[in-house]
Amino acid sequence: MKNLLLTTALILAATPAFAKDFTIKEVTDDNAKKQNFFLPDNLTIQPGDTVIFEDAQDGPHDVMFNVVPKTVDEMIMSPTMEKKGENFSYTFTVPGTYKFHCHPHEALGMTGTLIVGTPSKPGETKKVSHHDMGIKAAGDHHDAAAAAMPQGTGKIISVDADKHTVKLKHDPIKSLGWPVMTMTFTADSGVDLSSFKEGDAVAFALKPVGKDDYTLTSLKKQ
Ligand SMILES: [Cu+2]
Repeated sequence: MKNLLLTTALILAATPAFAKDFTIKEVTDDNAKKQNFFLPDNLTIQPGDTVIFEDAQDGPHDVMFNVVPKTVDEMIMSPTMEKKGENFSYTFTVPGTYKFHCHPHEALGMTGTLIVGTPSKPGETKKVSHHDMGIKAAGDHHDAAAAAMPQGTGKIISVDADKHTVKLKHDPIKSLGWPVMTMTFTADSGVDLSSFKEGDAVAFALKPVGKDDYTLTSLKKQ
């Protein structure tokens, strides 16, 4: 009996027994005329706690972490969340300062800060960006051309003929460091979208445009 109690006590001490869940909503407040913000946009949690990012309105939001503690070796990002109630949760174990934004609304100031445990000291964080990663990798290597024209596979979610865009759920794209994501791409004018529809399995190629965007340069059924 004593042993059992001791074991139980050790397990309790070793696991984050009091890990909590927090919710950050992605919203627009029409009354306050405040558009597209995180609520709250500043939060402190403890290591082992989970944050649920919830699209609390009908409208496309996502969450991407662009500053993380140096020892975090993972891209923390959600797929695009289109509908009210869709959410993305992540359990934070590495202490420090994290910064995030909603990609579609970053330019409008939809950003936030998360502190896990204690804030990072200067130099203890690093910048990450799912868009910059591929370009950086291309800069260092002789296979720059291959990395600059990333290829991927995935499934078509929808095609918008008027806007000439394709929404894809793509598989991980190694050369860009992208995990599985649902993204909308504008197709080059030479790409014929008329034969594609929802559910098609496709292979595609991308071309970097500017600093942080990609267009679709080829699309083929698999
Ligand atoms: Cu947003």
